[in-house]
Amino acid sequence: MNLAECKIINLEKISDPRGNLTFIEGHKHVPFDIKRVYYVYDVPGGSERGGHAHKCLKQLVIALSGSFDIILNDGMDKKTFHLSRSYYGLYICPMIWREMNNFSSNSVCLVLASNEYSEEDYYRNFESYMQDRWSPKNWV
Ligand code: T46
Repeated sequence: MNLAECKIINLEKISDPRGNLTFIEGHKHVPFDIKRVYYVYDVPGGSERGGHAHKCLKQLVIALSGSFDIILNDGMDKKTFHLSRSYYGLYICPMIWREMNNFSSNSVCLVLASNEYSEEDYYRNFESYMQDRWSPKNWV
């Protein structure tokens, strides 16, 4: 549950004269069963999204079109990923605070998630996140 676990996953790209195809299978290309897919689009220039962490949710984030930045923070380290290719996914493990900004026009952010939507799974307050993140019961 720390930043070192979050990494870019290089997805396969099958190219032929008709174009490119990339596919993702749960537990093969991502380290979880895919239970939900959602996408963020039509993001106005200058908008920021994220600003939360998940207690249990695992995710793979892909810039299906355009580009944006994701800043990951586990309270100790911070890392910025610039996503701009639809064959790269950023794996985010649980208990990582994330911010998203720098969306290009027409960007589409696709997210594969390990669970259904639950507001209970969110920390939307950084101080509460930090308190639980670094409490001895979560030292791993
Ligand atoms: C994340 C980043 C990358 C739903 O009703 N169902 C859903 O599956 C989702 C994802 C959201 N919602 C509702 C909850 C809020 O009322 O849609 C609203 C916007 O959600 P949120 O503010 O969480 O959106 P983002 O873009 O800040 O964050 C989302 C995901 O929530 C989050 O898991 O990591 O994308």
